[in-house]
Amino acid sequence: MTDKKTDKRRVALLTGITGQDGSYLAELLLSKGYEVHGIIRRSSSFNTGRISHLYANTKTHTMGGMILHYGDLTDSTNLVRIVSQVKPDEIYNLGAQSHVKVSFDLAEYTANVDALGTLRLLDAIKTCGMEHHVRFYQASTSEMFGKVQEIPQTEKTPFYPRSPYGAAKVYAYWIVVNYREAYNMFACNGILFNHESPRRGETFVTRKITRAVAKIHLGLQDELQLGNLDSKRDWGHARDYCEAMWMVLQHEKPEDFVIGTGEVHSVREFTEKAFQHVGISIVWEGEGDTEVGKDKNTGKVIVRVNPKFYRPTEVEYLQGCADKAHKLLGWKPKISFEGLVKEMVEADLALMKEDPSA
Ligand code: NDP
Ligand code: GDR
Repeated sequence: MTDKKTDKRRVALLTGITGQDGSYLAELLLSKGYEVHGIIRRSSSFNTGRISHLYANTKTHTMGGMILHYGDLTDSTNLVRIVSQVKPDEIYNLGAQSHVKVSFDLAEYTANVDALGTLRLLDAIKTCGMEHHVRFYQASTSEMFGKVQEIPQTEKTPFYPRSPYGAAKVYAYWIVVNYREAYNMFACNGILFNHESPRRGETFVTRKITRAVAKIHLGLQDELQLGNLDSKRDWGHARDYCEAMWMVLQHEKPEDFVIGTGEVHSVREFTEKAFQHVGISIVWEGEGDTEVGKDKNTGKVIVRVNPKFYRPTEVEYLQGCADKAHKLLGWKPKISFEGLVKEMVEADLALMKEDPSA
């Protein structure tokens, strides 16, 4: 993709490129002809598994259209250096400590990365004098709605975060709005509801379920332990949602958008659907902490509630209203809930067959 005015190849900079969304977004931007730069953290083992297929030479990790830089959202100097070197047209701030349950244990760190990290990146743009050139996307979240004040949730619904993660993301949301208003920056929030894929982190509930379904089906695991079975989410596919991120930055004006499917399912339903794909019907018995799910055919317990996975404060119900994105961006999700569950179960079956210890 080239700039209409200068005819130069467009340059995008992504934080969180090694995460689920970063990998889909990098693919999308490369397919559109962007030069894609990503910030990766130093790690003692490879953390580039989700993007290794995007190297020019996957065997030697040789970079091509995708260029990686070591960095961290907690390090301002480094962010200034990268922004000044890369001179991006678009920045997508996807980097975060993104696990809600973990944010209760790592509350200060989560605030440092998710809240102050966003401020650091916005300030780096200003320090480099690029505030009137760069378009900035912030990965905001439905977790900001938390204890929901209305159903469904729109761009106008008041926030009521229920975790250190949600509270940190509320700060990030408002600092983006403030920089847009104070410095006339093209800075936008995409308020995305849960989105999943075969690349979803292994400890988020959908992936935890599809991995366990594959392992139980193949005889590699006996049971799946879950927390709150009755929390409800508006689950979409990460590929669809990354397209929305790009669309937000191509819009004529910097605005905030809710992105969701409008369809709601419980953790219990997700579990039932996933097991159905391997021919297992679940019957539930008991209540609360002692509830179990049994294989209807064999009577064996294959799902068990474990209070260890409860959160100190829970978000019970989320349902996004993406009317504004439908109308102004022409965005619509393409992958259904059924399609998402099927794709995730099939991918995990293939993975576990190839590598049972995965
Ligand atoms: P992931 O957890 O899969 O990826 C998070 C990314 O952030 C990883 O690349 C991670 O690097 C990086 N990261 C973590 N800490 C830092 C740090 N200190 N400095 C720089 N980078 C860091 O998240 P998703 O891809 O699912 O989500 C992307 C973004 O969207 C996140 O901000 C998340 O909060 C937000 N979001 C996600 C939704 C979802 O349903 N997936 C919904 C709404 C918002 P590493 O690989 O090294 O760990
Ligand atoms: P969430 O996703 O907290 O919505 O945040 P997660 O998949 O972790 O939880 C969804 C719901 O499932 C319930 N649950 C469990 N969750 C996990 N992780 N493990 C379990 O065993 C389990 N059992 C039940 C949870 O209590 C919760 O109600 C995700 C992240 O990607 C955020 O970064 C993002 O902002 C939001 O989605 C939108």
